[in-house]
Amino acid sequence: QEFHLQPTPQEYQAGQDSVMVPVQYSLQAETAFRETPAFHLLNTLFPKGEGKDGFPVYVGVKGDKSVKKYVRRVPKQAEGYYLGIEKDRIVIVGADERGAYYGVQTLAQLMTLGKLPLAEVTDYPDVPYRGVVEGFYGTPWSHEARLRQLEFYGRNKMNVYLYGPKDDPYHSTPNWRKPYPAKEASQLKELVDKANENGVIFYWAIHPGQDIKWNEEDRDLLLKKFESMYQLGVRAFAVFFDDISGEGTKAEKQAELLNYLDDHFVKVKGDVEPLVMCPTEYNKSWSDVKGGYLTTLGDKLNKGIQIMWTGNRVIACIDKESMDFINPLLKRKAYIWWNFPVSDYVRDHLLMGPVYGNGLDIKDDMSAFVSNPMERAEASKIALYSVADYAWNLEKYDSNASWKRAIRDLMPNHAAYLETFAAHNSDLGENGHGFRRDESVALQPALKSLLAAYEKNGEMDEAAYKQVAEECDKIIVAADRLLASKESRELIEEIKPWLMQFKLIGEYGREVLKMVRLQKQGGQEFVAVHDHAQALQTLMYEVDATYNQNPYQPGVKSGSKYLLPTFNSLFETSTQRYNKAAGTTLDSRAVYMPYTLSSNVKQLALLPMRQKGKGGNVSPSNEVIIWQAGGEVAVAMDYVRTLESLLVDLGTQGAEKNFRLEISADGVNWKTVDLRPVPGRTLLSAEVSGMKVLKIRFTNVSGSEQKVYFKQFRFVEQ
Ligand code: LOG
Repeated sequence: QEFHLQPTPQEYQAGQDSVMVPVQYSLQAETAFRETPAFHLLNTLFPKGEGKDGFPVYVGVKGDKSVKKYVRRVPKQAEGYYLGIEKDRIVIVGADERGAYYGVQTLAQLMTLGKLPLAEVTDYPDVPYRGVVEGFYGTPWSHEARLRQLEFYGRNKMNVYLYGPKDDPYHSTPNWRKPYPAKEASQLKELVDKANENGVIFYWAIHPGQDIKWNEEDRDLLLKKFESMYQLGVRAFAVFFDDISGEGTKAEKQAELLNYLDDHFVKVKGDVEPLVMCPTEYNKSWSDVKGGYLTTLGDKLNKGIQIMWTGNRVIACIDKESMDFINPLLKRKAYIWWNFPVSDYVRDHLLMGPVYGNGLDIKDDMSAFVSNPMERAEASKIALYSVADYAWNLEKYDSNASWKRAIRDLMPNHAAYLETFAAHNSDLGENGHGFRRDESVALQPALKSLLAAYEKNGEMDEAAYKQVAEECDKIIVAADRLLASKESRELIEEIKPWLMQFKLIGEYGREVLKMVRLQKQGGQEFVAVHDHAQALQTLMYEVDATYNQNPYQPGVKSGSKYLLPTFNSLFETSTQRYNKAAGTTLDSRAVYMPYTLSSNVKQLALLPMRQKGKGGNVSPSNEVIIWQAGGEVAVAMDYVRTLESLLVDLGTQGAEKNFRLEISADGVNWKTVDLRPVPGRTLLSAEVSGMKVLKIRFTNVSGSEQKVYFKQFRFVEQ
């Protein structure tokens, strides 16, 4: 494989000549250099360490005497560096301290080659801040996973990590006011140290908006919390106002608070990074420009305060047009919060496909590009690697090549297997945001033509058949090899249920292909193969019903965009054809969904329905739903059923008084049902036991727009 520096440098020139990889170095630098992360990294690169007969390494930053001769070669951009490898020396000069660190990181990559090529690298990042915002709902990353992440960011030249997991109680309402307990505090301190060693700025974020009071008491409590984080070593702070409702959403008040923090904390301390804030209207689809929220922030917030933005929608790729919309409103370059590969609204899927869709022409339009990842930290690294690559050098970004390199970086000895897995585990499935990714790209044409030919008139596309059959074999081998591998155990542990599911899909595909063949030949063996395929369906159902049982989108989906649907269709068609010819009544159903959702509320319309055991639910939403007057959500059953219970959660006590729940046994006549609060909770329960139902509907009858959460809508049948 061809060697490629990561992230893709601005300029890299290597000649034919090379020198032996030195095992010892002699340091030519100012004394102060020994205090920097760059030095510590450099020191790990040479097995025999420092020694005066070692290979000379001239290293420093612009202005240092030791590297004076080379300053003209250093790019002027912040965090830029020049790296030169000559016959008798290595030269690394940073535009600043982090630039020098990145120069050493590049040297580290070159030193993994058998020989050190004589080369020159002139390099700098396109986007000033690049990195990750741990900002998802769900189980926060473990301490160990975070330590591994920070090291990964350093290697990939990402310079920010924003700590803001929604489910850390000390980050959000109501406990944001309290200091961390001793254990969590000492872990955070350790993270700060690790970040510093890796050239990463550790931003600690607070999410106070749902219950903040705009008074001195809460303001001082917030300042006190910041001070306690400062004591742990934190030197960078963010305030998030996303996904809140009520008083906390006021732009004037938010700006006042941020400016106060800027004036009385950041500026006073002197060693604290610029504040970052996430607005309540953080994407275009939610922003009401005339309402003045964004304009107020743009006008009022101190110039140095950064404002986050997720693009045209909550989940969206970023392009020139989206930047041209937001920047004039904010009166500064937006700080991009990219909601990928976050999967907190599709928790049964893994998002391990290529990173694509962001404009390659927007490097001058944003102040930062940070990615919100999956709850699965290791599995997120495929996407994060490419985010680092993209944000460093937009114009040279090649999505597919970067994806392949990411996979090789993660599991060098199992790259081909991991690639097979990732290729079929990329899409999100149906979801409320309507954000989808391509999947099974290389196999798509074969899957499509195989199915089309067979469904049309029972014909066989032999070439496609062969390709799909080979892929099934590859899938089974990949799953086994990964499950059994000793490499990257943390990753394998995270994705284990999906690997199990993936293997079953490969086996199911194999059997379904046999069914097609046997059906055409009219062989009686069809029945045995059909029954085996059905058994595999049951096993897949069981994996889905056993692992990853979170209350939001429980289960384990793999190959859900093309692979499994194609196999299911082949299963159904071949069984129907066989039944017809042989006069049998084999079960031809591969999937069964008894409930259908419909809604004229924009944010609810795309939410998928789930069926589990004897009942179902609407997949919940994380954010605030803007529910217009008269707007309704309805669930239809495939035939009249009998209810046992029904639960609704709108996230706020008393919100139900603006809504009406109705049930119909025939789809024509409706009966209103009361919702009773479960004491002390926002959960509401309806008395429906024994009621016949064909349709359920839930309507905003208040006559005005309502802002509510949609945390639960679940029913159980008798
Ligand atoms: C949240 C975020 C969540 C993401 C994806 C922002 C600014 N806030 O809808 O915590 O992980 O979307 O579900 C969000 O994106 N709310």
